[in-house]
Amino acid sequence: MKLILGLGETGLSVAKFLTANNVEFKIADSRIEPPLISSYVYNPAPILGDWKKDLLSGIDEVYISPGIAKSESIYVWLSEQEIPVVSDIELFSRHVSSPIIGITGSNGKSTVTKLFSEMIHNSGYKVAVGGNLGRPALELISDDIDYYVLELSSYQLDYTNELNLFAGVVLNITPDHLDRYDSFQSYVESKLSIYKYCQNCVVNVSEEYTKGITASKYFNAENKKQQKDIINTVLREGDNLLNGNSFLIKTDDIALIGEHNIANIMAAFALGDLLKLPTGAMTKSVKEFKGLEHRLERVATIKNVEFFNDSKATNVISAITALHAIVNSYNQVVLIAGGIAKKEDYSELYNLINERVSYVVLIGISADYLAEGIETSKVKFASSMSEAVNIASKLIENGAILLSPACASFDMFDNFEKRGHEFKDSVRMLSPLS
Ligand code: UMA
Ligand code: ADP
Repeated sequence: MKLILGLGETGLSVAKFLTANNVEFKIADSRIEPPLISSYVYNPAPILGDWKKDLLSGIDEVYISPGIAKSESIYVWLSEQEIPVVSDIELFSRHVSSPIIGITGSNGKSTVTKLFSEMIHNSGYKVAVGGNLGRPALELISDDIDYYVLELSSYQLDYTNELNLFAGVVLNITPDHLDRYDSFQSYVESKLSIYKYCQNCVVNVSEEYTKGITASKYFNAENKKQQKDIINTVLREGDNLLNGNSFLIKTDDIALIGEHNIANIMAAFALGDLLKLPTGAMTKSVKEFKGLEHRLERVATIKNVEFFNDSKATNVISAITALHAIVNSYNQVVLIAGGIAKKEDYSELYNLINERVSYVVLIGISADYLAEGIETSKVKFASSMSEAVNIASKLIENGAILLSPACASFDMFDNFEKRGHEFKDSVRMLSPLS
């Protein structure tokens, strides 16, 4: 008998898949009312509430949801009883024959996943995209798919023992999710585990933690001169991006802003090269790619002020990255930040704000805490997103207003998407004449 643990999007997709394949299972969730319970239309009825050991009797394999941490009692019992535990990604990989490409990293996963799949689509192939982004992997399975592109989280990799990837990349590694790992090193190992499953590794040579790994294709957003294996590298020479010695695109023709996005684009080119996608289709995709919602998304220009929504920046590194991109393009910048601060080192963000940002409007429960590191004359407080946007819009006449919270959203919003939508609605409510 199989056991599905978790009744979120993952658990639901596994239940649907096993039902369609006539495999018997039990399903359990530690919550009394998991949010997707009303979408569960399968047999048997789920077992809800605190984990109980007897759940495991007669079970020979477990499909575990990524949100369940290894520290939870159920996982400890599973390990003691040596019952095999598998991710939905591994189950997916067992059942598809078309090439799978896996994309992981601390930041930029969704951007690269989406851009790379556009490249495949524009090359005339049928591509299915999902995993940690959008639809769970098992929902993607279809006979007519040429390529599967999966965004993979460290949580999904942690429960994966076997996976057949045609290619895979770790975009970058910076501290994140440290509440789930006993050390940063464990988190790094989780990310790097993707390379065990790859026929072709794509490696970021500028990333400290992936430097020594041998790749089929490298990318280097920093400096061509530091690059040894130029032919096998997507690299940068001044304003040009190159694949080895072949010209790809001018950075001026790229719609996305920020140096981080140059690295993201290079990663997509490197993957595309392994699939032998035509250069023309890849560059067309890059030129047309406007990025994803809530990631340094251009919202509006009102008078001489541009508004950007970077609500996805839920950690300090992603906010610093977005802020760098904006302060390099605009003289006057107002940052809207705050929410629930994670246990991170904010000092680099404070330095950047104190040196380059005109004002900061702070929201959420960590507002006072964040204010402690910022020059008092720059700080304003707001109690809602619309108030924050209103205050920010009156502070500068030229430049950019950026929402990049560096914090989780759950104190004021259901999720980062809702926070971004409220920002955009508030910007739309600003009268162009006010
Ligand atoms: N939970 C319980 N009891 C359970 C099962 C889950 O309390 O029995 C809690 C978890 O602790 C978690 C929440 O429920 O807080 C959701 O967990 P889940 O595993 O049921 O999540 P799913 O709905 O299956 O969504 C998961 C991914 N979520 C996580 O990894 C937390 C989704 O990524 C992913 O899109 C989806 O599978 C489809 O593959 C979201 C995410 O936040 C976007 N990912 C993290 C990130 O990007 O930083 C890793
Ligand atoms: P992920 O799916 O890994 O969370 P996204 O593509 O959704 O990544 O981007 C999330 C945030 O991370 C964005 O708001 C952006 O500011 C930042 N970001 C994107 N790409 C990079 C990168 N290569 N390096 C650092 N930060 C990045």
